[in-house]
Amino acid sequence: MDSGTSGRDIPTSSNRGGVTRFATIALVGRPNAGKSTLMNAILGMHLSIVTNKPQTTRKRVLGIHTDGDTQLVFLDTPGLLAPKYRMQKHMMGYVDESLDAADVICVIVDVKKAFERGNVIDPMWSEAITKRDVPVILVLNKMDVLGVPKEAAVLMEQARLSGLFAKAIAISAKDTTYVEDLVKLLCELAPEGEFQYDSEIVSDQPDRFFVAEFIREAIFKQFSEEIPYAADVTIAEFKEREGGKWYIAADIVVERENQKAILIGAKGGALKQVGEASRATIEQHLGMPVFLELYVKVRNDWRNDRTQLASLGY
Ligand SMILES: Nc1nc2c(ncn2[C@@H]2O[C@H](COP(=O)(O)OP(=O)(O)O)[C@@H](O)[C@H]2O)c(=O)[nH]1
Ligand SMILES: [Mg+2]
Repeated sequence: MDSGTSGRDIPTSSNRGGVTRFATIALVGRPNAGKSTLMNAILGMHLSIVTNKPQTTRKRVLGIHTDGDTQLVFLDTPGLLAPKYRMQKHMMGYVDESLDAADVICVIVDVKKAFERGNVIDPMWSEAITKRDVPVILVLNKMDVLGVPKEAAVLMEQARLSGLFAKAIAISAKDTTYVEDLVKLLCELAPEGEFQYDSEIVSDQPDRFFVAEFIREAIFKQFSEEIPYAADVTIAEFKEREGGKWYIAADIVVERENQKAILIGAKGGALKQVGEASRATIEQHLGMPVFLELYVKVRNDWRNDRTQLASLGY
């Protein structure tokens, strides 16, 4: 599919001598489509948190992929939904900002769900992408769960006929199948431009942001239904210590006393488990041993409270 929407020339290898290329790529789509898994697969590391529950990603997560003369900055975003809480309005605000910043938009679609729906075009994102005058790539994800790969061809054809996409590609973010081809395509679409980040770094977001995210991830994995959505994490103290374990104290904020009781568990067992699981990921990310202290605090209805949300960084 080459019905390019941008009018931008796609460079060939022959005109690349000496120049650098830079592009911001927004990863958008429904909750659970695999946006965060894809970003991690591209970066080759666990940067953006992933769980089997929808709405895990709440803020924009920035990941930098530098390859030779091309730098791609990926913006992983919360899944598109109709907001019910004030928090979700903020989440959709991050999606909008990311789309505004994008040189290329990747729409991530769960291929099986699209096939079952019988339509690859989703009103949740179609309007948002047509408003923006940049190339849009359709990424059919989770090809590994599609029993009959031929089924994807139907969706590819729909995508082509819609005229919405510069290109469509079928991948598995989990197996990393065809992820390299997607990256190659994005490098080709990147306009000429200076790198905006040091080629050694993978994100511009501070360690404490990722530490809070990894604690949230552990909570999402450990608890079912209610708790993960009622909880958020803020870092109270972050001390780097010369020649010793780094000291990190984090507050887990929940909405009600009964949620606090569940999170702490009998004899503090549940909270201890959250600590152990998240410490492993944190230590891996920081490359340092850490001493992690977790406190659970109740802030009534924080998901709807403007001041509370601001203090949690929304
Ligand atoms: N089978 C399969 N599962 C995937 C794939 N990509 C993501 N997932 C799973 O889908 C769920 C949601 O993934 P996540 O990256 O958090 O989705 P996001 O909400 O779009 O960021 C997780 O359980 C992932 O392991 C894939 O290519 N194949
Ligand atoms: Mg996500």
